[in-house]
Amino acid sequence: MKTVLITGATGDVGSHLRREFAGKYKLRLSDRRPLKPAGGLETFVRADISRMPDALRITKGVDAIVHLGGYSVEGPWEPILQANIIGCYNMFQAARVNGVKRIVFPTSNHATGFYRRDQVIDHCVYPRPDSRYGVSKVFGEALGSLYADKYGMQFLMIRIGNVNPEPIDKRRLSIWVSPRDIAQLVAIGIEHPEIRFEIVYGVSGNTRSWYDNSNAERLGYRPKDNSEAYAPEVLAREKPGDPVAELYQGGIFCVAEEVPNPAPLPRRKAKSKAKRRAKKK
Ligand code: 15L
Repeated sequence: MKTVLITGATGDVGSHLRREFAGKYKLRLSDRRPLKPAGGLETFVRADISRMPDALRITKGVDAIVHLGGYSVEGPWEPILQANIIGCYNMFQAARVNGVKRIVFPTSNHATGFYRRDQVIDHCVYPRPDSRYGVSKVFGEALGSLYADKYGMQFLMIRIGNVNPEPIDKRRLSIWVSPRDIAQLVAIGIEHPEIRFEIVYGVSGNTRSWYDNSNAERLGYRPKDNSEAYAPEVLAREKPGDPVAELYQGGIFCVAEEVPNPAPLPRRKAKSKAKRRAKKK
């Protein structure tokens, strides 16, 4: 049985994957926030991946890494820099040092969010990030490409739409992915024997999809869900949104400077910032 490290394990996607992968892999869960592992095949290691020693410690001896840890929405540059640029570099470099070849990296629909909604895009399009967050995801894709070409590592880059038990609004009807479909894609990323560097879209088999996901299908992805089943209900409660956001696939990320963040700055950083400010006075 493979040992798989999941970073950012306390987040939404991490929680879905824990449930979907129970009994399938030995899970080494990690996050900077505490988490109670279920025991048995689950263990937990607390870590802050913006520190290299932590990244080195958690990546030792695993077969594959699902690197979910990071800042997951648009927000101020500093936490994005720490978590998604420095943290991502630390994880890929630590994997390299520890001889872990296989990484599944959940990038995001926001790496290509400035494509219009009337366009269908595939895995070969040039990135068009819609936010600083989107740029940080493009950084992860580029770093993975470098580590694949230069160091022979293997990456599945999943440009995730929105993982949720049900699609929550009109935009998400096009980018929704159910927990079992995202688990299927991540498992392909862990298992597929011929992955070197691949980009796929993390979406269910949605009728209203903006993506040509043939690269995922080529790798064996057969989505079980389609958001269309929820469309009447979702559209009935939809309210008109920002006209610019409505034009582009990334929606509100294309206009907002901040989107509410479920994962704020770690306490130690918030504290030390407050201390610095107090010293200056
Ligand atoms: C993302 O990349 C975010 O991580 C997630 O929280 C959602 O905002 C999602 O995109 C989305 O576009 O709905």
